[in-house]
Amino acid sequence: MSALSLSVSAERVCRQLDELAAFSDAPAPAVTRVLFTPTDMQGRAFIKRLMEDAGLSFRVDAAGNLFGRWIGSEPNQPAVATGSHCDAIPHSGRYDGTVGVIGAIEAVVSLKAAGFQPRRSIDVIMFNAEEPTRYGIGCLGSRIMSGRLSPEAAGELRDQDGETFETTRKSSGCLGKLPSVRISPSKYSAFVELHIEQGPLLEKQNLPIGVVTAVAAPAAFRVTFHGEGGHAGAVLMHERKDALLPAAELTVAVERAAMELGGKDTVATVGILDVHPHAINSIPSRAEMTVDVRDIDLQRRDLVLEVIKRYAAEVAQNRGMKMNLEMINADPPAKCDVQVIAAIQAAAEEAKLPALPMISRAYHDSLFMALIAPTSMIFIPCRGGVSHRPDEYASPAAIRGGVEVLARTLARLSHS
Ligand code: HGY
Ligand code: MN
Ligand code: MN
Repeated sequence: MSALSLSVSAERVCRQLDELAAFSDAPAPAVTRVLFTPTDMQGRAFIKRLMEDAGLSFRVDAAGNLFGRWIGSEPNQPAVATGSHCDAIPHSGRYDGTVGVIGAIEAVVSLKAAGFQPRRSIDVIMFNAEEPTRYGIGCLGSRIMSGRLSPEAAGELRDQDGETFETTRKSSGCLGKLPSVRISPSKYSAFVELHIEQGPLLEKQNLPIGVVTAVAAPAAFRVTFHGEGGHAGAVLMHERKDALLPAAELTVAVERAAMELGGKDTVATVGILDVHPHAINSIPSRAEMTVDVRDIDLQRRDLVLEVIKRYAAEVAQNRGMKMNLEMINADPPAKCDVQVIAAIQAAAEEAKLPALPMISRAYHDSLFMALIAPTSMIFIPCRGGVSHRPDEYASPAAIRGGVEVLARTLARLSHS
């Protein structure tokens, strides 16, 4: 395929990223955009408009995944898909996920402007609820699409107010039945996701492109310790059953297990800790926490996971307290497809941008798309490797390079 002469407008992409970031429940530069909230609905309408302005035929599925299709000259062939997410965890940044949706639309616009015509159709996808904020589980849209989560289990997921996903999706205009969201493995010939690295490697090595060879295996669970509570002044220390204390012991044990039993790629985090009744002069009667454990090596991840779960039971028993533990997810790692990796490397070469093969420690919708299509990812550097923070930043040059490599990759894959 002779090298296409593409002109990618980083200026347009950055402007659109800023417009999208304005749909937020946190003051700028922070972004908060949680599934099916009014700001999320504004964001979804914005992406729909961008897809339609780019001449893509738009649809939304019963789970709320958005699709913009560029119909190829052989529409009956399996299509090529690309995309990412636009939801944002509380007080995070404006580039996580959004670069892979708005950048994919820009890739299509630049290919069209270059007179390119795809043989296979190209789908740009905005996956629903990649972040676990509302329903506690990440990649909700791509889990249902890939069959990793059944429509029944998905529909029954409840948010903090007890509202089910089934109710919320319908009241947000996502009609149809959840089983229709499932995508068969023959539908897509390849999937590529453009995403900020959310790590420091590319910037440290002053490289513009990463090609993802594997995505780490995420697991998460919720632990609740039940104590007795009581008056902070009246109850003597040896008479207490303070629910926060086993939670505190477990939090330190989570770090210890990852550092002592894991390897370089083992990470474990307590991201949520809620104490009830949350009063300065009341002994905690209940402590609820989440534990997130990941590793590129599945056996090692499961070893660390089991040690932490055993310790949770131990600390509760030692203090004579009840403990509930509820698994949220425990997913295998994704190995990326060699052909798709090769297409990205060839595209990077065509764009004269050096590319570094690397793993992804963060999870992405690619983790689930890899179950139903040959998959890989294109990473671009983000300042200081920072993400999930308001100061998350990707430069226009980095974005331009990523979009160009994505466009050239899509051109290759849609003619493969
Ligand atoms: O948590 C993750 O890895 C992703 O950013 N949701
Ligand atoms: Mn994220
Ligand atoms: Mn992301």
